[in-house]
Parts: sequence; structure tokens; C-alpha cells
Amino acid sequence: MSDKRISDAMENALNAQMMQEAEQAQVYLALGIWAETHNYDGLADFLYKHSTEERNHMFKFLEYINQRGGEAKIEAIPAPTDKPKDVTDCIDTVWKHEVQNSKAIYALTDMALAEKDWPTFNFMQYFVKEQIEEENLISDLRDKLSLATKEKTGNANLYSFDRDLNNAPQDSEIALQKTLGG
Ligand code: OFO
Repeated sequence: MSDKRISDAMENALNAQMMQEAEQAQVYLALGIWAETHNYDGLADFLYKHSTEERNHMFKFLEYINQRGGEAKIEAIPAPTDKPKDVTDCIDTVWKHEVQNSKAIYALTDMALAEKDWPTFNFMQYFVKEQIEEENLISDLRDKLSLATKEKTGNANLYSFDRDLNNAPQDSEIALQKTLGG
């Protein structure tokens, strides 16, 4: 093991966030199963892919902790408990988890700033940006869903919403590049 370049407190906090990202991945998997078993295949596809993205986030923390001479530690994570009532509730649940995770990311970024741990502060910028993109993505889905369900035209709009999700961008950066014409 190389010389340790992060404090013990930072190592613990980074490990906690690593497991938080793993928990996010499980939450998305469970919501994906809910969607699939309620015949919302587009939504299920979106949630399963997003679960993989959260797992990638977990891995980024794992790699960073080890690179800085710490040790990533895999702990138990609680089983997801969300039981959505319907699609709106499912998307609202995703929103709630993303906002919670943003708070955790900001707290860790604050901690890096307080410790003057500039490498970790720099590392965290990726996640600060990622949370902006994910909040935008989910907020956009909520707006679309609210439009789709506002007109009382039966389930036709809900069907289109679900079908559109098959094409929804997973990596929000792709969406951003499209917006910026990149
Ligand atoms: Fe890990 O990005 Fe969402 O929470």
C-alpha cells in the first residue's frame, strides 16, 4: 500500500459515500423491478441503466480511496424499502433519493474544503457536476410526466411517456452535449 494521502476521517467519509452510491444502485434496481412488473418497460429500462450508472459512481469512489493510499471497505447496505403507488410516485421517489445524495455529496465537498484536501476537493467536482445533471434529468422527467397525466385522456399519454423513456439519455452528459450542440 502506498503512503496514505487522505486523513482517517476523509477515508471514512469517502467510504460512507461509496456505500451510499452502492445503495443508490440497489434503490434503482428495486424501482426498476417495480416498473417492469407493472408493465412499464420503458421506465424499467431507464431505471436499470441508471442503476449501472450509480454502481459506476461507487467504483469511482473505490478507486479514488485506494489511489490515495486508503482502503475501500465494502459494508452491508440496507435493502430498499420504496413501494411506489404509481409512476408519479416512482419518479418522485427517484427525485427524493437524488436530492438526498446531492446533500451527501455537498457535505463531503465541504469537508474536503475544510481539511484543505485539494485532491479530494477536485475529485468531488465530478460528482457536484453529476448531481446537477441528474437533478436536471429527473426534474425534466417529472415535468414531462406531469404534462402527460394532466390531460384526462386515459392512459394513452402515460403509454407514450413510458415509450419515450426507452430513448431517454442515461448519461446526462450526453444530454448536455446535445443541448450545447457538442
Ligand atoms: Fe450517484 O449519482 Fe445519482 O445519486
